[in-house]
Amino acid sequence: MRYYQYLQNSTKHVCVEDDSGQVTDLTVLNSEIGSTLDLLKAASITGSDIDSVTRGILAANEGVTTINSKEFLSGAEPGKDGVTLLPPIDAPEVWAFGVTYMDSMRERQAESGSPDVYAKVYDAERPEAFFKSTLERLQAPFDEVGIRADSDWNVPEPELAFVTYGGKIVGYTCGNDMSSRTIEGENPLYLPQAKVYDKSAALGPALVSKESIGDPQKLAVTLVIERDGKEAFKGEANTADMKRDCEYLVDWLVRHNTIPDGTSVMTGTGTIPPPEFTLAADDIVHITIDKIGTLTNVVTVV
Ligand code: DO4
Ligand code: MG
Repeated sequence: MRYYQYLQNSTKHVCVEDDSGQVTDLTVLNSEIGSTLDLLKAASITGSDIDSVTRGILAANEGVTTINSKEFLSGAEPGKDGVTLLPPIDAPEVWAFGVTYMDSMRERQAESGSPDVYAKVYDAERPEAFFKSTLERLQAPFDEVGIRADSDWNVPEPELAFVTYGGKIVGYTCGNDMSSRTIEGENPLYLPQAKVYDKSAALGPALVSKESIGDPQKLAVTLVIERDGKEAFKGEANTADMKRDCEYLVDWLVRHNTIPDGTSVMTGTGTIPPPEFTLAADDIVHITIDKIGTLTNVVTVV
């Protein structure tokens, strides 16, 4: 099942989209479910999973009003009269892994004056993990994502992101690891400045439970960048090409590092626009991942 968080009349709600594409508001049915973290907590307490908790709530409330997911999501687009989507999880921390795809390693070698570090980390047992965002910096679907005014070369990075509870993977969503290639290429030690700045991370639109995603290492990830109403770039990757799978990555992340519940983790990009491409203000970035949906954001200079 797919879970969305949204604001309606300034109140936060959680809803679920079932396999038939119908969306039901869980907060209306049970006021104790005010966030996806509440659902994850209920699943943890009962020793089950969020889909089972949800099925229980739905079974106790048969015949309630639902809305078609296309209608729900199109109503959330800017200028429409529907709900305001929020990130699908209130992630207190967002981490990211890098150089998990061969293409990412090659592109970083090409941009960098220190190419060796990328080959070494691609081949090493220990993956590259870095801190990406706090909840306050995190952008929702249709929000702005930022490019730094002090960087000339900027790209989105479309990434499968996993959501954790109790240090374990409980679901998946789409992530955008906005990045300055100018700053990253200048010196690998500048990575935090290339990666962490205002509006540099987005997650959404849905949190898909671990039970519903199937095999996370078989998902197509598509990036489309629109400029002036035309497609300026399109690229595709597949999580099957990740050198290290999601379970391997979370295992490394939690070593000697306690992560708060809801921590979400971007798993690296397999798509990088060509060197001559850089984002511009008002570009629209669409990241689509099988079984999850499309995360759309508009670019702004920060
Ligand atoms: O090593 C730099 C960052 C790599 C990254 O963000 C990625 O591969 O997605
Ligand atoms: Mg990345």
